[in-house]
Order: sequence, then structure tokens, then C-alpha cells
Amino acid sequence: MLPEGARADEAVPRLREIGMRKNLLVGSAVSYRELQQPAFTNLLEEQASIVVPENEMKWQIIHPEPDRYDFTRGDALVTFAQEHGQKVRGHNLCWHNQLPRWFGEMATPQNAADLLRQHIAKVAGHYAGRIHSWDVVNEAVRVEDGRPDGLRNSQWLQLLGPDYIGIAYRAAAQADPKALLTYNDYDIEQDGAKFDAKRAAVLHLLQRMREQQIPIQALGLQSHLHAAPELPDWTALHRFMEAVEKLGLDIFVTELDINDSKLTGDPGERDQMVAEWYGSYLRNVLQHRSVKAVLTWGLTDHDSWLNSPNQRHTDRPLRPLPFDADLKPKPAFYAMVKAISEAPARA
Ligand code: 9MR
Repeated sequence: MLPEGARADEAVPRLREIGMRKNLLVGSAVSYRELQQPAFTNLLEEQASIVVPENEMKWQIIHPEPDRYDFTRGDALVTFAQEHGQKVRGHNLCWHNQLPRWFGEMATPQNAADLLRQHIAKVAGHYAGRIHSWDVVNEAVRVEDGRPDGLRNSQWLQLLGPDYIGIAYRAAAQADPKALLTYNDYDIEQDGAKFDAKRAAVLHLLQRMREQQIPIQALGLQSHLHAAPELPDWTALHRFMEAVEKLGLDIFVTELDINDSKLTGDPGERDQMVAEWYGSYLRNVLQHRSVKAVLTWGLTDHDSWLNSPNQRHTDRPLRPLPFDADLKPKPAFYAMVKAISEAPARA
């Protein structure tokens, strides 16, 4: 069925093609459940040149028991992507979240480095040659934890100290020399003291990694943005991105969505504001030719993590993504089309 307001001859533009003209990969996170729905996979095939599994390559799912790996769900997405000429991001190899229960019971300071190396050898080895970029370490910075180096006081840090980061990247480089090794984190993008502190700590981490010759090729800006009536001016983000570029790193927008919980007005008005945020953010980051990929964290509002029961802080469903629950393009989608169409081409 055609969406309301659309005519049969009025095709929805294809972001993957618009991106291709700019040498920019465009796509989204996908869940295993969505991959079973033909209406969704048709849209994904039309729109995305790159995909990332929302949860299916995380420790909890891919490594459910100490001696058992389960690649079923990850493989399903990689196969789909290969059949449709799409690239795949790997997410992720080392994170404080979504670790299996056995890990907490079994890991000690003595065995943790081996557990990490083995996991990465097995998982990155399984997908070797088929992954565009791996989020090797995810969200290792948390300024609120109060350490001078800004690192999160995670299970990994407690077990291994800051060395866990180098261990993870070296293992990933060995297991899949072709994948672009990425550091991925959130709360980097907007204006304000909280974001300034996060940017400084992330930059510090990247500089230390360079000094220690830890193999890394890219930074992932997760880009979970919070819309407010005023748009940011993004000056601090531009300075930060220039500093990252000086380190010789590519930049990927890895998990873009725009939380509208603080916006008022009817859904149409909120959609308009969210679209302005999409346009403004993408226009700004795409001025940087170091940005080689843009992925949203899901395609449709219906399946956004922001609408999961443990996340929602309002009584109404949020509208953070480019397509609505009926897979109809929203103003945010057209803002993406415009920003990418007008962006300078990448090398
Ligand atoms: O979207 C993911 C959701 O389904 C999971 O329950 C959640 C668990 O923490 O992780 C979500 O994805 C996160 C991603 O892996 C890392 N960056 C933040 C994302 C949103 O929370």
C-alpha cells in the first residue's frame, strides 16, 4: 500500500544512491526481529549501503557460554548485507554492557586478558574480511567516574586497568587486518560543559592510543542527540573533529537518532523540529570529508531503543528516526536527503 499523500509515480528517494555519489556510506542498525519482516527488509535494501547489528554481535548473544559461540543472528545480517551489496559494521568487541552472566562469575585479573583476546580472535576471526569497521572498544570514557584519565570505571578497567584497550585493539588487528578499527562513544556532539568534558577526555584517549601505537583508524560519533527548541551552533564539535582529523582518523556517525522527549507541540510540529536537527547536524558534520559513513540507530520509530519500556520517559511514543512506525518517510528523512545531496564529495 502506498503511504498517504504519495502518488504511484512518486518514488521515495534512496539514501544509499544519494550517498554513493558523495562516496558516503549511509545506513542503519538492524535487529534480528526486523530482518524477518519483508516490508522492513525491502526498505533496508533500498535505503542502506551499510548496516550494523543492533545487538546480535554483542558478547551476551554471540558468546552465551564460556565455550560456546552462537553466530546465527550475526550471520543472518552479514548474509543479507552481502546479498544486497551492503557493507557491515561490527558492534562491538569490548563493552561494559550486555556481557553474559558467566563472564562476571568467571573473570579474574589473571584470566581476563586471555578471555578478551580469545573472544576477539574468535568473533573478529569468524567475520574476517567481511566487516567494514569494528567498534572494538565501546564507551570506555565516563568523566563522572572521576578518574584523571577520564576512563570509565568498568569491569574491564577493574580487571585489567587501562591496558585492556590496547589488548583489545591489537587482538582485533590480528584477527581482521582489513576492518577499520573504531573507537565508539556518545555525548560528544552537543554544546555545553558536559559535552566539553567528554570531548576532552575522548581526545585524550585517542592521543594516548596514538602515542602507544595502538592500531586504530576511526572514531565513531554515536550521535544520540537530544532536541531542544534552540539548535546548537556546533562550534565545539567542529574544533573537536579537526583535532581528531589531525590524528589521522576517519570519522563515522554510528548511531544517529534525535530524542524529541523535551519538545512540545503535536507530532507534526515535533517532527519538523527533529528534521531541523537532522539537517543542521548532518550539514555540519558532513562539511568534514573525514566523515565516511552515517548510520541511524534503527530506521523506524516503532523499533527505536528510545521506545523500549525501560527507556521512555514520556507517556507518548518518541519519533527519533527517519521513518515512522508504518515505514513512511518523515521530515527527518527528507532532511537527510537534502543534507547528503548538498554535502561535498568525499575522497
Ligand atoms: O539499541 C540497543 C538496545 O536494544 C539494547 O537493549 C541496549 C543495551 O544497553 O543497547 C542498545 O544499543 C546501544 C549501543 O549498543 C551502544 N550505544 C548506545 C545504544 C543505545 O543504548
